[in-house]
Amino acid sequence: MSLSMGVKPYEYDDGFEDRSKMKSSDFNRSLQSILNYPYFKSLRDIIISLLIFILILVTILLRLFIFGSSYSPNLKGIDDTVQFFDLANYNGKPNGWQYEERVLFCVPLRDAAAHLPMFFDHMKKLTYPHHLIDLAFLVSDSKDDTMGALLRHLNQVQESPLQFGQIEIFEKDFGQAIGQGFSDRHGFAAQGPRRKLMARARNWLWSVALKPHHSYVYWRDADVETIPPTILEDLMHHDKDIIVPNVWRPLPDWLGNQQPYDLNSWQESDGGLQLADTLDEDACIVEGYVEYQTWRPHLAYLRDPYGDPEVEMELDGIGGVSILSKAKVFRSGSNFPAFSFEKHAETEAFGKLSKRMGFSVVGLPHYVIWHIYEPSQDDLKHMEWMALEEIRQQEEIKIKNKYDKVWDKAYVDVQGDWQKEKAKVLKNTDMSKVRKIQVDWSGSDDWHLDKNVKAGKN
Ligand SMILES: Nc1nc2c(ncn2[C@@H]2O[C@H](COP(=O)(O)OP(=O)(O)O)[C@@H](O)[C@H]2O)c(=O)[nH]1
Ligand SMILES: [Mg+2]
Repeated sequence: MSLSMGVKPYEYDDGFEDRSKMKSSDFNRSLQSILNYPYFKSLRDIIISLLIFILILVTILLRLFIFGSSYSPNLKGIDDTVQFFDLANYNGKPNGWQYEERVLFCVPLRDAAAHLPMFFDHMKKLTYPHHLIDLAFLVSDSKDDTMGALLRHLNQVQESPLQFGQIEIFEKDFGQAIGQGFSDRHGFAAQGPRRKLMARARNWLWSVALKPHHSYVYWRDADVETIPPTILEDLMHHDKDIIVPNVWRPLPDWLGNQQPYDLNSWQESDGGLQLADTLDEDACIVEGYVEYQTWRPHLAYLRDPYGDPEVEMELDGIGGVSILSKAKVFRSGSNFPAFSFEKHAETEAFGKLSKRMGFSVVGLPHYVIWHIYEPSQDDLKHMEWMALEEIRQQEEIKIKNKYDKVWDKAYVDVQGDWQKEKAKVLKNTDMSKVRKIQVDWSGSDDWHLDKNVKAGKN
């Protein structure tokens, strides 16, 4: 059944009536001629044609704006050294692994030889296609054989089927004077200088390693103990400009089993802003120290072990243990401030700065990775005391066992004999049944006297 369609000419009531009538009749005629065209037999045909046209238009627009430009210059016959990159193609999609999106995997290293076996163990398990991951290491100020160990591990993995894309190793000392021991690193006074220096190290690394074909930059510390192999996809699919997981650390039982580790991921608070106003312009606020009370909500403390790992929390400052960032954040000019930016430096300032630039900065409170446990000086002292105490208790048990043996051998239990003896002794001392003694108690008490006096018998 075909629908009939009547087209009414426009009616104008102004002075242009004739012209408009002429126009509307022209329009009517042309519409009629279109409708008379054999293809447009019905309204349904017109609607279908329109839909097809819209679909083609949308596809073209999507191709242009979402999937990047289809333009590429003709470089045939031009020297191989000339490369062309359309940067619209490297924006970072939430399912980048399906679009061959490359990730620059940045790892700063200092005195990290002991952590590298664990680090490479995690690397081998990564589920993101390895050929799409380019590794960049910066080794600085190391007293151990970090470089040697790194080369050995890289040789091994690159000769295996698990090999990664491009690998770059950079070496640069920054003259870091603060030791790499837990208590050296975590002392309050060390924080400002240490963070500013780490910021420089991170900037040196990404600024030389980031290539036009990278869509993402992922930052990872070497000393992470437990992390899902799907970490890159897990963070990437949230489609945020910058995203971090929650970071905790395991503890020995005597210290309570587990603890939030990274307090650098937080939301700004009024208390934090007020504190910042009172500080010197070079000051660097650090979290987790009584000297700086900010009352900020920390990502770490908001963890619920049974919470949904997909839940997101907007952040201002972020920690650096594991950061996934779209490459465009760095390309747009964000970085790790190596000076006091809004009274912060390094990764916390990177979060603040990027947010100020309009990028999304997000943390996952219930998605947790675990940093290693490193004992502090106090922990070491306590552990030493515990070890000594254990030895002392074992010695005590040994001595007691010895004494118990000696006691058993050297002493005879005379308890039973004594009971018999005692019965005999007591038997002989109770003379009441043997000698009947009458005692005259009269006169021993004045009570009768008093009674006579009271009765007036003197
Ligand atoms: N290149 C470089 N890497 C460093 C430096 N200090 C620490 N690192 C590395 O940076 C990462 C984080 O450092 P770490 O001391 O564990 O930080 P923390 O866990 O926050 O105390 C680790 O992979 C370290 O090996 C440094 O001065 N230069
Ligand atoms: Mg660490």
